[in-house]
Amino acid sequence: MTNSEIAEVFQQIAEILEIKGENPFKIRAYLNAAIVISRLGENLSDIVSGGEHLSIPGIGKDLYLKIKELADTGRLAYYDELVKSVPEGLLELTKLRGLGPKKANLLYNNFNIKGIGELDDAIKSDRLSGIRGLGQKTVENLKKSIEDYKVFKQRFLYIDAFNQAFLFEAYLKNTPQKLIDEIEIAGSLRRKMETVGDIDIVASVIAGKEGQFSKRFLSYPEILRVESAGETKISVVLKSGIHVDLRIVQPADFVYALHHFTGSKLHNEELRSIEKKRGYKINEYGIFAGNGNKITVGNEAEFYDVFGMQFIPPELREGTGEIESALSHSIPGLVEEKDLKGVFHIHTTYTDGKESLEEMIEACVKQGYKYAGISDHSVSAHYAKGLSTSELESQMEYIDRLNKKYEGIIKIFKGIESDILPDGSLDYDEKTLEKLDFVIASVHSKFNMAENLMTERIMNAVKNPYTTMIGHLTGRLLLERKEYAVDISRVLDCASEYKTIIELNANPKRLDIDWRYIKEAISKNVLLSINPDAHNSSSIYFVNYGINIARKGWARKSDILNTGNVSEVSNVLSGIRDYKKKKI
Ligand code: DGT
Ligand code: CA
Ligand code: CA
Ligand code: ZN
Repeated sequence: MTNSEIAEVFQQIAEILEIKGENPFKIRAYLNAAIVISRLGENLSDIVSGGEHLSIPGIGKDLYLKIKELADTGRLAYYDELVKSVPEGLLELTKLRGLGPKKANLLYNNFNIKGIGELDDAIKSDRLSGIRGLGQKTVENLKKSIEDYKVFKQRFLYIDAFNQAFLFEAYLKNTPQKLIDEIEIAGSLRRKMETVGDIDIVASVIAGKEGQFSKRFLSYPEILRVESAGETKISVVLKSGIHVDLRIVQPADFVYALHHFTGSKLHNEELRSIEKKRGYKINEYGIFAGNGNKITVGNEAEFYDVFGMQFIPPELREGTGEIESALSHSIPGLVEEKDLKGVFHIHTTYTDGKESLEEMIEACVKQGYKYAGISDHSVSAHYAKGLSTSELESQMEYIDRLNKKYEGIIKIFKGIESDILPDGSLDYDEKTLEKLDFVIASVHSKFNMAENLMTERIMNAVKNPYTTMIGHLTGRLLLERKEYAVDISRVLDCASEYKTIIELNANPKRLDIDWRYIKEAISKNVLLSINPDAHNSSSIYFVNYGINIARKGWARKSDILNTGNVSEVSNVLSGIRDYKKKKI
């Protein structure tokens, strides 16, 4: 951990203590420490974890132990507890310039405002008046802070950042004379995070070509402005608003730099602290043995091998147990794009899709898929021209005819994306549901239910014998709409008990079920299905984003429904229904 990170934690502790109205002396102590630490020349982490004692004014025994805990583990239990003890969103408010703990409390107590989005709404609808300490001027300032915060805090969807990074990288490589030895996109993009803060690029440059390379980089037409341009690091902002950090390294340092700047920070810190105990020092310039000698490796597989570890795919480097597993060589083989044999969750012009059913099937055939599951919207989805019972029946007859036409080429499964009604029931009578091969049950209305009611609602749908899978589990739209309140662990328990599949919605705005729950789903034997939720033929490839997320969740081929062949998948679909019918 860097000094500024430690200082940041102390600063936040002070803010929370102030929100909680705690002893001013205690608050002052943390604030002072934060200032002292951020001005320190040496790296505190190294001093403290080396066991050396500190004699810095303002840092007593208690603070010393907290610094040590941070340095050793990357976390601080006291801080984690504190964060949990204040209402969610209240801390977010204090991130705004000009809004300290006092005003945050004021807003919370008087207007129940928890979070920057809610404050933004309140200001826009002119609800913040008549409160002492919140004059017109203050409100105007808050408005500006919110605007700045939005620009500053902005994250990007993986798909958008990836496309921009890809083009930039291609531009850098495309020079008449070879300038680059190796180049790689690093950071959260390489780890396939669902959203990313910026683009990180690591490049090693051929000796003597450094100047030419920097010039090429800085001439990229998409650059809006240059933030800084040094010999080893250049930071720019693209016209889209995304930041790009370029690290220029020596060819001999490339692997270490790539590993370092791939992160995650948590992964690097865990690796470093474990290996420190075994006498290694790791940083962006190398791996150094106890005697100070640099250990040479040619690629990341060799990098991990130095420590007796299995190669850790970038997607797994999140500090969620991958280092332990790599040490015991128990990281599983992860699912890959080529494992997918078909897709479910396809919309057509029968409802809100943009292309006809047959066009969608043709696109699946082109992809080499052996089956495709059609699931248009159900009757209560008025916004999407949901199908009435008779419309659905006529679609099924049409699919029967197409299945004859496409025999031996692709199998079309008849399905529906049924709304989950507020009481958890589905949209059609049993007679109609019985005729379908599969049903995706999704919440599309009444997102504001209390958590326990929403959880019951979804669990009712899970238990329904006709529900094959639950669509987009939390309804989130990344960077746009928060997930609705639902106890995912309980839903997974229920899905496990009833053998109901959980969708991994591969739309790059959804990527829902979140990868942070996939390991849990797998450990509960819940099968997942990677679905494109395609509304036109060109979005069938969304499944690749789903593969990224499945891998981040440690999913193997066998954890994914649509890696099976036609007969395996048919058996699973009918097996789920039979199992549930017997159970009830
Ligand atoms: P982002 O950009 O917020 O989506 O997430 P990252 O992971 O790309 O973070 P970024 O761009 O700040 O840094 C890229 C990587 O560089 C990060 O994953 C790990 C490494 N790194 C950067 N700063 C530090 C640091 O202070 N300590 C450690 N251990 N690693 C760092
Ligand atoms: Ca980054
Ligand atoms: Ca960065
Ligand atoms: Zn949907």
